[in-house]
Amino acid sequence: MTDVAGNAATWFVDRHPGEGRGDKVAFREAGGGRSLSYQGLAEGSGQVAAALRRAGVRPEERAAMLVTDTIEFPQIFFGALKCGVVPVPLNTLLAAPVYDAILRDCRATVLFVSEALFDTISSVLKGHPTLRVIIVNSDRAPEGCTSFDAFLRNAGTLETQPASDDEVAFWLYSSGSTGQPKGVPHVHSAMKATADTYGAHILGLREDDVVFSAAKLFFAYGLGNAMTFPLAAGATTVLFAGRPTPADMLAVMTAEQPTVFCGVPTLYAAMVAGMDKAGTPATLLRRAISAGEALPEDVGMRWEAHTGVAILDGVGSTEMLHIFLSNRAGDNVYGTSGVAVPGYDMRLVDETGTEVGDDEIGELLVRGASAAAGYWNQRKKSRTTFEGEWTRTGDKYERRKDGRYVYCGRTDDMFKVSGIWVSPFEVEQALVSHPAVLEAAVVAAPGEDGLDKPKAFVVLQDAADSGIAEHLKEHVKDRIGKWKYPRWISIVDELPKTATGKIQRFRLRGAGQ
Ligand code: 3SK
Repeated sequence: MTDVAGNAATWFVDRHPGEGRGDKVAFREAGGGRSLSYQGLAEGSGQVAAALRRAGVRPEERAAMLVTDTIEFPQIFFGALKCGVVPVPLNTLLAAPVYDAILRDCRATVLFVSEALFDTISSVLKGHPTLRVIIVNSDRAPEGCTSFDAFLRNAGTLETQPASDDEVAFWLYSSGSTGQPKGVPHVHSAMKATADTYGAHILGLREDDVVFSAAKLFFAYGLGNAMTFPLAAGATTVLFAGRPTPADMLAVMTAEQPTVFCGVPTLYAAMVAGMDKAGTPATLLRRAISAGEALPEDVGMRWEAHTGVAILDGVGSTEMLHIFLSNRAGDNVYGTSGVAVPGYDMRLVDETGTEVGDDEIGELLVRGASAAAGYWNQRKKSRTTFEGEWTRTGDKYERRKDGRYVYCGRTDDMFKVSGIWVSPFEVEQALVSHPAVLEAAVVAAPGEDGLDKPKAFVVLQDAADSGIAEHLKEHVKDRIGKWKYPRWISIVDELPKTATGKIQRFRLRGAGQ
């Protein structure tokens, strides 16, 4: 049925003032920046909707959002939803040619862009084939663009328009670990589905929570953590527009006192290293979550020793919109991804599609109400990823007898040594458990016999001593067995990663020793 209740803006935004939350702060910018009340969000998004309508933007047209984590983000996102325009949040760390490809792929007619990001994208805007309206969040808009304030001025407000649960509400671009980003359309009901599953059962947000997500709003993980879940609970979100450096994250934790923190493994590892040196800040933290990559056991334990709060590691995807497999409070086992989030089902299958048993490795498939239906304009890739109700994750997992899932690697990252599967993640965990190691990535490389062996790229906590590589090899042998140890170890300054923090192992394959 198509009605106002089907529009996600009704539940996430419009209901709050009537429930007595009008004056409550929904979003506040870290460092004494601006704040936006629930009433302000309802009004601001209504104004954005009216201004889009006035500008002649029609329902189902795409509005690209190259917007940092500021109070404009939720107003634009829900403003678009309110008038049936489809917001497409973009990763803020890409380069101009990728923005060009995405804007052409989604055929955006509108672009909202933060002032700080305008220069990165400006070269692709001139003569763009579909863009008609460019709104820059700055006092003085560049030529051919409108400032955000001028765009909204005297626009009035637009009531939230009816929508069907099954209607596309917004798109995200999946960065994947390789290749060009793919457009992933999501329906209105998908946001509520993630709030009712992971948000309610694992995160368990309360109205008095203050949430801080280092993962940005353009990323499915950040969009749930810092926007839809707190709005579903009537809580408050702290927004941080800059790059999430470990030092800044610890400073925000001290200054803003969030009760819930959402990070990714590499950031947790660096924050733990920071706390080892500078001490643990006093916080009101009651929950910490991680996703994006499997969390090394050692990082979780060291974080918990510092803060007294467990990190609940989970796995999600842009295609499923948020986390579907997770540890939970009071039942957290580091080194595993936990069990299915209520509302989701899992299958592990081999190359022939046959289900594998406990303690065997297979590809993880997931089923749940938040799944996308396909990729935009990518029929072949859609058909191999979305199989009816099931979505292929591209991740290899092993289900233990106790029902917990253990991550083994991306399907294309796994390799065999002497005929036995090696999980790069297991070797990486063993390396990271050494106090000298900050991060590690492991890939297959051919030995003199032409057969694959593990090869490691390691970032150290501090300057290396000369015998460190041999020492680390022995450490891995002791932890996980003799045939899995890396035959070569390269000490590097950093690992190649996607903008969302996933290690790009494919870029290390074939890299020099
Ligand atoms: O990578 C993940 O684990 C993830 C989690 C939540 C939402 C989106 C993603 C990609």
